[in-house]
Amino acid sequence: MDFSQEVPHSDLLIIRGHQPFNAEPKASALVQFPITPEELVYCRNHGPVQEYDWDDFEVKIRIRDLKGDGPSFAAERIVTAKDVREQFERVEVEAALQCAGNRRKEMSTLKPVVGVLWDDGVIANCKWAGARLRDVLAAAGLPGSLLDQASDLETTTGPSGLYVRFNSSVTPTENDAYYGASISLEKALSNDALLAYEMNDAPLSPDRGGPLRAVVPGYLGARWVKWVDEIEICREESPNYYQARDYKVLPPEIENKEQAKDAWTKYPSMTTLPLNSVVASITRRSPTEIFVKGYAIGRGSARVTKIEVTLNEGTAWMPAKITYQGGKWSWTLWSASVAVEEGMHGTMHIRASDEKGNVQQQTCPWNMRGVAYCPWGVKTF
Ligand SMILES: Nc1nc2c(c(=O)[nH]1)N[C@H]1C(S)=C(S)[C@@H](COP(=O)(O)O)O[C@H]1N2
Ligand SMILES: [Mo]
Repeated sequence: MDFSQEVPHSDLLIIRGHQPFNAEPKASALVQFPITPEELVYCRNHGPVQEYDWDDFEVKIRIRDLKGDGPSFAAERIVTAKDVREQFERVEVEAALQCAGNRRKEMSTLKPVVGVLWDDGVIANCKWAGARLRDVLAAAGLPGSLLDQASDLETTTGPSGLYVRFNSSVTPTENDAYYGASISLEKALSNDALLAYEMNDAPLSPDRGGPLRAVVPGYLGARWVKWVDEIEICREESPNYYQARDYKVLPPEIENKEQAKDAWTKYPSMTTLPLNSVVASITRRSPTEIFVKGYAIGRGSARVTKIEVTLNEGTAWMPAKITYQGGKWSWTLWSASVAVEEGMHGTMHIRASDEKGNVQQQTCPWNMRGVAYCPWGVKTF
């Protein structure tokens, strides 16, 4: 990997790795803003971050020969970043981007895990804008019969059995010659999946994947491929390391990389992340009152409907106030004022519930890669 073209990064982040650059903000800073400002958006990279030409950057769109038991056709079209901005309708979506490794450091207290020891700041709720992937794929020749299959599904594979791969082959990565990911064709065709070129009403920065990035609301960050320069429709998932041999919840019996070797193909690639909540800050308003703030997030588009806090391990729960919820892909911000005995110190736990009746559980099983960790939120005061 060549880091000689690396761009400067925000200095408001806590650095977890220099090359590749990995950094996250404090959750207490994050929850000050419903829409996360660029400088507080975490950086998660498996390779170098470089600047590419804003107009001439090209994406090759390939529709593979899909014959077999499905339709038979093949097409290829090259579009530039400028084309994507000028030839397609611009659509906006507010969506939380979250790394599957959020809260990994906490999981590692159960047993060591393999991966960057992220705290609880690898999440950002931003406003993304770009062309609908669906429109770009249609222009590249995807037939109408397939365009009808759009769905916000949470399974790795949809009824069509087809996948959309996003590749960034502009630089090599730690574990592969390029970065790649894939999602079901159904999800790629859904209304809110974008080929984005803006974030928070500004051009997408190199750190965010500009000129072009996949935005896949509700799915783990690993599928939101930055600097996308190839989009392929295929019958198989992406063979890239980050799709095939990473970002999967392996069973707890698999304890190290050696044991994982033969297991990767047996488990599904992750799509949505679980219902989760985090206590971001606790401040004392008076000797007998503490003020608590945090965030929560539902699985996929499931809305968070309730946040509760407890000072005594769940024997009595008090409701917190939901202070912010954007669209269906947004995070939830909440706060609570809690009466305490004078000068008391202790541990606060929280749990979230969603509109489907799911309630966040007290514990969450360990897995080797430390992904999707979601026990009750916790903070001592
Ligand atoms: N090309 C490329 N895209 C990528 C990655 C990467 O390393 N290279 N990291 C992925 C992961 S694991 C996450 S969580 C998000 C992080 O996006 P951010 O750096 O904008 O926060 O980008 C994803 N897209
Ligand atoms: Mo990630």
